[in-house]
Amino acid sequence: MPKFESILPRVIAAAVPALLIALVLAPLTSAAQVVTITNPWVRGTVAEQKVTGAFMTLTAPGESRLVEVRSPVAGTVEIHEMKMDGNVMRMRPIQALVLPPGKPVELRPGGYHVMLMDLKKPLNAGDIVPLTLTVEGPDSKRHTVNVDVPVRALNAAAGASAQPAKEHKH
Ligand SMILES: [Cu+2]
Repeated sequence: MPKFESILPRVIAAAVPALLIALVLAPLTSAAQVVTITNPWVRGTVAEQKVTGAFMTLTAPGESRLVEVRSPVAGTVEIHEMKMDGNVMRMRPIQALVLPPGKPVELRPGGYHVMLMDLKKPLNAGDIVPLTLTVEGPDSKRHTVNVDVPVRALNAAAGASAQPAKEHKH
């Protein structure tokens, strides 16, 4: 059955992303369509390090804004952008991150990111960091989405493979 064998890997390759999306969306109620979070991760820290970044891709079906992020592991959480200041690239906090309808917005090292500050303990690879995202939807209502984010090693590559997110809504 050479025909069957040749098509099977492609069927699996097509099914796996769909399965991951299903895992992300499964626990959500209908109101949770406000944002989809894919490939979330937090960069691990060393002892005494008080600051790190959280990264993910956010996709909102309707024009939305990420307005707040909170986490029990950090005293302060900010949404940061990278901006050129003369010849130097610097990060600075922004009030809100605009999520254009249907367009994935990538939070990544060197770009937009969630800054976890005043960390209460070191974050090691394999730890789970709960984040609560507040997103203002097209209806201007605020929705919170909780996501459990895995910690990757301090030297983890920015483009490491996707992991399913565990989300639930309040
Ligand atoms: Cu930052």
